Amino acid sequence: MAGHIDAIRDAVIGGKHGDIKTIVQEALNAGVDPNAIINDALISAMDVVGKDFGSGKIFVPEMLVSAVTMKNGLDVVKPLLAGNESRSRGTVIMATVQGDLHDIGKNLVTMMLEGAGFKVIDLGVDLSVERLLDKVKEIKPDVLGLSALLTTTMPEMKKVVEELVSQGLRKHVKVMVGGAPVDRVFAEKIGADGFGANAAEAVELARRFSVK
Ligand code: B12
Repeated sequence: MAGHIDAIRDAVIGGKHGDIKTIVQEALNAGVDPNAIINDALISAMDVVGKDFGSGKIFVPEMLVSAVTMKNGLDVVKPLLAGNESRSRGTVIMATVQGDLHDIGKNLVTMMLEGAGFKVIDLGVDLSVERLLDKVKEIKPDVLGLSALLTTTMPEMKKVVEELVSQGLRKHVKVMVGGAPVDRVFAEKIGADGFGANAAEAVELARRFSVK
């Protein structure tokens, strides 16, 4: 079992996007639990990749190849989760706020949430407060996840929370925020429900927030 988990982790960290499907399939054939593949191999490998990126050991291209590799691996495991886990999890809207085009981190968070069985509606980048509010009304998600990578766009997150309050929607949706310049103190200050430093923390928050 450990051998298969290590092989998947190494493949994601090494960006072996062409081989990963076979490696994951071999693990499944050997009876490795799909949840272990997601949590102990795919997500755990991306934690390593995230740390290596943060410390300057690897750069954006390597990180993207690892993310694609993880997604390819996830595609093999996901159908096996449909019908059990994915039905019991909640709905999450993910978006990068207005004025901000950075989406690598948001996409990673989206992939991890999907891997953990959430239904994720990814609205993309540069989302105005108005559009976000419209989508919250339409989709009625359990969680709204906002990403910002620029200090100049962080105030948009505050505006979203304020608008949720003024339109009487605040108690119906949990708000989680993230992105490199965002931290716990900021999240508390703007009245968000939680801050996640990475995709694994985003999954933890979404799990906590969508317990019904
Ligand atoms: C890649 C990149 C770009 C790419 C973006 C490509 C893309 N499709 O995303 C391009 C080249 C387009 C770009 C453009 C710009 N960029 Co830029 N960019 C970066 C860079 C190098 C990496 C960002 C990244 O992808 N990180 C990796 C991901 C995985 O990390 P992450 O986003 O933080 O996400 C993780 C966590 O934060 C968390 N997370 C993220 N979102 C969420 C959401 C929730 C809900 C939760 C819980 C968690 C969570 O989980 C993620 C996974 O672990 C950073 C520098 C850096 N080292 O951060 C600069 C950086 C963010 N950019 C910067 C700047 C200034 C710009 C530009 C203004 C440059 C210019 N003059 O044109 C433009 C702005 C464009 C715009 N309007 O948005 C500055 C911002 C400075 C500041 N104080 O605001 C930085 C810090 C570079 C620097 N040191 O100056 N950029």
